[in-house]
Amino acid sequence: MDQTFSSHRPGRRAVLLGGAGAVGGALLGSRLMTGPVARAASTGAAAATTPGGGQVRTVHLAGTDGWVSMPSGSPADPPFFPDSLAPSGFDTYVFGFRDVTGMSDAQVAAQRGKAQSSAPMLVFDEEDDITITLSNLGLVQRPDLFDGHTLHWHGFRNAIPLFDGVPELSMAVPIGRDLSYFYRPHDPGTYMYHCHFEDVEHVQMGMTGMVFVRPKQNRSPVGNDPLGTQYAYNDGDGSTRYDREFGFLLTELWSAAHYRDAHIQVSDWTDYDPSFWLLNGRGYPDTTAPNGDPLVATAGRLQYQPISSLLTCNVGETVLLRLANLGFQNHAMTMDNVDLQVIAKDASLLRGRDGVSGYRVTNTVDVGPGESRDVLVRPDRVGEFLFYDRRFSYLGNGGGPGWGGMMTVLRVGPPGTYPPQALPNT
Ligand SMILES: [Cu+2]
Repeated sequence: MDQTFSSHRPGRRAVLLGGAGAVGGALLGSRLMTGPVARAASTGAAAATTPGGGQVRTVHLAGTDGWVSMPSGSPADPPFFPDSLAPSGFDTYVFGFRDVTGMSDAQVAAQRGKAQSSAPMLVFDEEDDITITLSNLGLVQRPDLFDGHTLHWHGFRNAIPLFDGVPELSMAVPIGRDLSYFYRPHDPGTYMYHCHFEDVEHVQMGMTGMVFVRPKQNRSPVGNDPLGTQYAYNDGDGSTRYDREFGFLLTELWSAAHYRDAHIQVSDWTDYDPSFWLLNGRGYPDTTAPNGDPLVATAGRLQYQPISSLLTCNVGETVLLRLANLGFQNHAMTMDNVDLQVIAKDASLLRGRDGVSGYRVTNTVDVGPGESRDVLVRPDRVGEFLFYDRRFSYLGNGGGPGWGGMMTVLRVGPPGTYPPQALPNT
């Protein structure tokens, strides 16, 4: 195993030789700060500057299988849910990615069977040089399957098909091998990524995550804005300025399909009939639980669903909601008593041809499968506001009673309640 995973990684070796202190320090710092969410946000951050003014970043992801947990009290749906093969504390079989950046070969190999759902949230800056190595660790529960995995940045312009992750047009990563993908993003915005191997199956099984590209306007703020001001896009006028950002990956989970993958059966995808509706891999009320860390066993039943969807801000602040849908259904997100200003669709700023803003204020944001939206909210009073899919049937867990599904809470405190945000979803 060790030899296998060291065989195709000149990039990582070069980085270790050239800047071991910087990379190690950044990794340690971000782990201490955040645990889980966007370890990649500062991974390799101290490396050299690229010609476009970005930075050289290296990320290492692993693809494998594992087990997650739907909200407590979800009714049984035998034999599909809970899965009889699930380890104690878990109930649902998944495929997924893990962030293994900076791990030794032995540590990477030890992540086999410990998939995370949803996938690590990746955060980069415009003009970064990004190398992401994907290792395929295989499937513990299905040794008979020899599926590859790939990395596909959905909606993202790529120089060549090789790094687009569509196996029919390029290549996939076989079990026991690595492939390094290279990206240099020129277009800021909210994107999503997923495995494209047997993609209906691997996407439904959980190989889905979010990737953001922050604009270069952050490096030269507009007007009198100080350095450190954050914008969603290169707007030229500061209209996409925000104080805090939160990513929401919208997906559904069909228990029967997950059961069949664990029990060596196949699904007819035209029967798609989801049981759970999820934000960042969790159903309400788990959505409001704090961030976890896949490496910390005391995180309990949400250990492998580490990304919190709890929204927090101080009154008077602007909050950026990055929404991406990698489910197979449409979702219409609404927030009680707070206006939603849609500023971008599918990583494109909503500007009219005359240069006048095409931003749209609404109370409902529709997000179709494979689509993304960027939304600004500016709550004007202290309180708690629900953020949820307005379709009633998507607000339950497995058909059980009470609220569940695709719902979370925005908590707005008086000025100074919450310290400045270090990373998304914190
Ligand atoms: Cu896959």
